[in-house]
Amino acid sequence: MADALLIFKPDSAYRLAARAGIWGWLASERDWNVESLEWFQPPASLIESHYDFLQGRPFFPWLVDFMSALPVVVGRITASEESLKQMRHELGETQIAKSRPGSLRERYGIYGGLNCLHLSDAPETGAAEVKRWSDFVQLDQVKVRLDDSSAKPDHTYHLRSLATQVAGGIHTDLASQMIRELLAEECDLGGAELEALCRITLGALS
Ligand code: DAT
Ligand code: MG
Repeated sequence: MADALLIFKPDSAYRLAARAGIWGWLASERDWNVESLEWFQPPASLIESHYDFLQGRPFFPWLVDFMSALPVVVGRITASEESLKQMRHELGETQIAKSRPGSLRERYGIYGGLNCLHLSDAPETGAAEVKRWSDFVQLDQVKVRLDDSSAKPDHTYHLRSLATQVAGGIHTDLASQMIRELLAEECDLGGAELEALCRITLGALS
């Protein structure tokens, strides 16, 4: 059995309908097991090493901010190599515009690298990621219970349409404001936390 690291990134940790949909898939434990789950806010240095192979890419500063701005849900799963491959297939491609229809990222991801979920891509990377994160998180106990349904609305496709406008420089202010309003409706956040979620969402579009 392989270990893999799993992270509900901020766009799925707080958008409650998206989180419920993804959790419904994960909790089915079809041919994998969820071994641990907990809330944890990663320091920027951990994200920089987790994504060290992307250092120097133009989106790297955004990526570090995105992943360290708020507490996220981090966990460990175990699966056979074959099942992990299948899970990655069901997750879908990295960039939302290229994600396979019906995949989790196509269904819940907003735009670009705002793609909901991290899952180690192979047993070797899984082992390395679990080892690295174990210095910060225990990864041996399910400490959070997530809901598999939510009364909050799911604005994914509306958000994607608005994000495409902002990224294209079309109605930027109006579309950005509407993104803020829709995110607020989807989440249970207020104040500085909501502001952080809006910042990292809009940050993916510039
Ligand atoms: P994955 O998350 O599918 O394993 P990855 O490991 O290549 O993808 O990249 C890690 C994260 O970095 C990815 O989830 C989002 C971000 N990222 C990668 N390539 C990107 C790109 N071209 N534009 C925006 N974000 C990107
Ligand atoms: Mg990866």
